[in-house]
Formats: sequence, C-alpha cells, structure tokens
Amino acid sequence: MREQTFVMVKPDGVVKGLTDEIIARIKRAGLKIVSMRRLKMDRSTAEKIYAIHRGKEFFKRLVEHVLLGDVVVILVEGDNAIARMRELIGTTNPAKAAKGTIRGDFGTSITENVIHAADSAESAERELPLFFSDLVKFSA
Ligand SMILES: Nc1nc2c(ncn2[C@@H]2O[C@H](COP(=O)(O)OP(=O)(O)OP(=O)(O)O)[C@@H](O)[C@H]2O)c(=O)[nH]1
Ligand SMILES: [Mg+2]
Repeated sequence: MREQTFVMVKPDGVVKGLTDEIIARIKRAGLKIVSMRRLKMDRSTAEKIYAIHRGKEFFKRLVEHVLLGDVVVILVEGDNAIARMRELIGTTNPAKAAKGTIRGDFGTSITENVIHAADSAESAERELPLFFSDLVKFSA
C-alpha cells in the first residue's frame, strides 16, 4: 500500500553530518523524499510529536534533546513506507539495534539515537500535518 510517513533527523544526527547518508539510505530503499527542510523545533511542536510519552520519566530528556539544535523533517512516500522506515532506522536503543540500521550504525544512546520515524499510520497522520500540511494526502 502506498503510504506517507514522517521522518526527522534529530539534532545529534544533524550535528554529526548524517543527513546526506540518511537521505541516501531512504532512496536506496526505493522510497521517495517528497519534501524536506531543516529547522529549529519549538517546544510546543516537540511536545506534540511526543505527546504519547508525556508523563514518562524520559519525556523531558527527549523534548530537551530535540530542542538542542536544528532538525531535518522529511516527508517520505512509498509502498509500505511506514514499516519500511521503521526497519531502516532500527530499534530504539542503538546498543540493541542491528548493524546496517541507522541507529545501529550511528546511534550513541537511547536519547541520541539519530532519527525519529512515525510508528503507525495514526502517528504519521498526526505528525505529518505539523510540518507538511500543504502536501499531505491520506487516501487510505
Ligand atoms: N532516556 C530514555 N529515552 C527513551 C526511552 N525510551 C524511549 N526514549 C526516547 O524517546 C523516543 C521515543 O520513544 P519511542 O517512541 O518508544 O521509540 P521509537 O518509536 O523507536 O523512537 P521515535 O522514532 O523517536 O519515536 C526514543 O527515540 C528515545 O530517544 C528510555 O527508556 N529512556
Ligand atoms: Mg516512537
């Protein structure tokens, strides 16, 4: 099924210069970069992206991390784009993520894990309009 998903290179990934490598991996997987831009996240948007984690012990650390520097937000489209992006990024904790995944190759800690990708269609539909409201099409 053709899907759109939301991907974000976190500040640690941007600072390490990983954006080009991440874009290359997404394209090599046959997925399309519909739009992307570099920006400084504001607190309210960061808290919306991670609203599901509000109240957890790591919530503040997580939000502070994405506010540390520029992020790169990306609208990715393609067949099964949501699940395929989750495969490309690897599991949350880089120490447990497989080699060959973005987090497995470049992540340094569970907070500095380089990249975010929406984990479901519901998350993608909630997260994409925060940045790409003019481009998002949900056809189901
Ligand atoms: N310090 C800390 N951070 C955590 C922990 N669990 C999750 N996080 C951070 O919170 C983010 C969101 O957590 P999840 O949504 O459960 O993990 P995820 O879907 O693999 O990661 P995202 O794509 O960033 O949403 C993770 O990417 C981590 O940076 C934890 O136990 N400790
Ligand atoms: Mg998540």
